[in-house]
Amino acid sequence: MNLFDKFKVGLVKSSSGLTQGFENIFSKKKINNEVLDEFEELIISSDAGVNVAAELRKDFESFRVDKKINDHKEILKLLADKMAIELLKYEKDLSLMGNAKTSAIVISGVNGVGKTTSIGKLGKYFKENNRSVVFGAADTFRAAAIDQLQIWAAKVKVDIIKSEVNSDPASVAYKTAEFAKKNQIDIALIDTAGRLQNKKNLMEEYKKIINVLKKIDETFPNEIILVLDATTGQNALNQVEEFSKIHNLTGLIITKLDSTAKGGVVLAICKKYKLPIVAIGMGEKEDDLQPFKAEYFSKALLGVET
Ligand SMILES: Nc1nc2c(ncn2[C@@H]2O[C@H](COP(=O)(O)OP(=O)(O)O)[C@@H](O)[C@H]2O)c(=O)[nH]1
Ligand SMILES: [Mg+2]
Repeated sequence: MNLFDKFKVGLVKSSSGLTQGFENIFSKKKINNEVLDEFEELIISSDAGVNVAAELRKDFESFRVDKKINDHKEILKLLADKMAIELLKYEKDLSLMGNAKTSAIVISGVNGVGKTTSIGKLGKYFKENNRSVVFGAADTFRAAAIDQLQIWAAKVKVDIIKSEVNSDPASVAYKTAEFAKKNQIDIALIDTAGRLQNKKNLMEEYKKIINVLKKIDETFPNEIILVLDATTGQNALNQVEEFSKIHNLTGLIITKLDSTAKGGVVLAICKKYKLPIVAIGMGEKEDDLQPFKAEYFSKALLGVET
């Protein structure tokens, strides 16, 4: 399966919701304000946000009414092209990470968003791109969390640095980065706990992790990536807000795009926070994480076939 096909399969829920709505709208002979409202509401229903929806409405009107384009496929292709141009700014080239020297990457985010799973998948991705990888199990709050990362490490065949349950997360992060640097490993991926229930502790914990990493190399951490669950809609946007207060984010991973009809949330997040998207998760298996490609994402979301 090529990369575009993977996007099409992964985003099938989001695109089928939109495609059905588009069919209905395109079947209308006369495009009046009512139909345009319907179009705008359809986009909003995909969680793309009111600003994006208003822009796409204008684009749709300009193609359909001003330019008198009647071919539905043509219109969707033009809309996808405009969307892709907008989203291109947020593409981040994953294959460049850890290229010149060791990179330490902290993976943050609240419980259950898919941090550990994404680390496992990233491990596989980087290895396939000829990077050496080590995982750091700095979510030390539950034994199961350490075991989960251990299973991923075995599955994708990378080293893991871990400690006992309830040990100091910063110490595990330190040991992981130290191991990576000493052994000239390209990428250290550090898992974290992210319990938002206790914000003050959480903030201190992340600060401590970041500070100890800087002791090894002042350029560490090279990335602090926030993982977001696409199915949580507006909540995902709040999490960007909260975590940005704790530390400067360098990028996002958006997961579970396969299990929601609301893939438009990616547009809302990009528009509002202007952070690069490092990768997107479209399933639970090791190959279900892909680098974010604006063109493929836009086309797949709008149901454009080629
Ligand atoms: N469908 C789907 N499930 C995912 C994806 N990413 C993670 N998950 C699932 O979400 C659940 C929580 O993931 P986990 O990595 O443990 O989250 P963490 O608490 O942030 O580390 C697990 O059941 C994962 O299999 C994804 O892209 N798609
Ligand atoms: Mg986890």
